[in-house]
Amino acid sequence: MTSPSPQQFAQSGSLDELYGKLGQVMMVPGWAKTAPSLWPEPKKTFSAHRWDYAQAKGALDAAGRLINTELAERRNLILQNPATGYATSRTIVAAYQMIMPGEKARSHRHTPNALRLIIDAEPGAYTIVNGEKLSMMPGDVVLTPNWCWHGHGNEGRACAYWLDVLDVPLVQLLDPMFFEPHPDEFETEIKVANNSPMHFAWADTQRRLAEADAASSGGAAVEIALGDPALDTMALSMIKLKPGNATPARKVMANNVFGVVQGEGATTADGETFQWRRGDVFVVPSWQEHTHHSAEGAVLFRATDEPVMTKLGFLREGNGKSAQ
Ligand code: 1HN
Repeated sequence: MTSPSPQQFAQSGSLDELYGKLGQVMMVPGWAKTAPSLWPEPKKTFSAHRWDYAQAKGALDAAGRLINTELAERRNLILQNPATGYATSRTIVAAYQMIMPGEKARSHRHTPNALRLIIDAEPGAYTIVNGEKLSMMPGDVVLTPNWCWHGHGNEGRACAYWLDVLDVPLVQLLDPMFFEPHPDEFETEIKVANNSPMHFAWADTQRRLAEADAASSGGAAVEIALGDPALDTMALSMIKLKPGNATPARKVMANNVFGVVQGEGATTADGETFQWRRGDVFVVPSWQEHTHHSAEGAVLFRATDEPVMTKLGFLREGNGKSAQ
């Protein structure tokens, strides 16, 4: 079928006739669309949700019997948001991962930025980033930015468990996805870095949190940044919740994924409360008003896409009632 000529368009006698012709040339009358393209406030498509570390650990131990690192590039469990069956949040995906003693997970690189928060590990567990072997001990945070080679290994005696956080959904949305396996499978170690900018040691974090706590007067929590920001697309921080006080409610146009480093407590997001304890992960998607509480004190790790929202001019913080 030949598409309508300019004259045929110009001579359309009714809207229905016009719509019929437009349909043939992939044009849609903006005034007659059934689904609006603008809406007054974020739709909040994703749900706040908590994942249980004890369950994940059991599942990873079973996977340790059932699948090895020859077959699985990574032995990990993706934490899918229940509202969408997709990633953890609009821009961020999180996963629990485990590696057994004596195993090595092949090196690869990809454009998505990644980081890990170590939950349980003994000396000998490491991530190798661009040839530098970085130790992975509980509470440590290790970065693998955009296009850095990275693989994992475990020369210790115990299984190592950690949380991976990546901006994969954002990269999928924007399209610049590139991935490549390391040509040698495993990287050659070039040196052992003791204070790499890719590594945030738990001992340093603890000291900084204690200093921030001592310097604070009152308040429910102190928060320190890891990096400035750690990655182009994700900022990282550690939050020390003081015993007994709920944090002021925040409603921010950024996604927050939390990992529980120490202690236990509860978070309320848009009126729904869930309990958490060490190792658990929870997500508070953007624009959900949330507050944390811990009776005896706790430390939370936070990964957020705030740098993306800030760079694009989209970061807003509400007062819990309306946008400012
Ligand atoms: C990935 O490359 C790693 O390198 C972990 O350890 C988790 C989740 C989704 C996509 C890629 C890793 C991942 C991942």
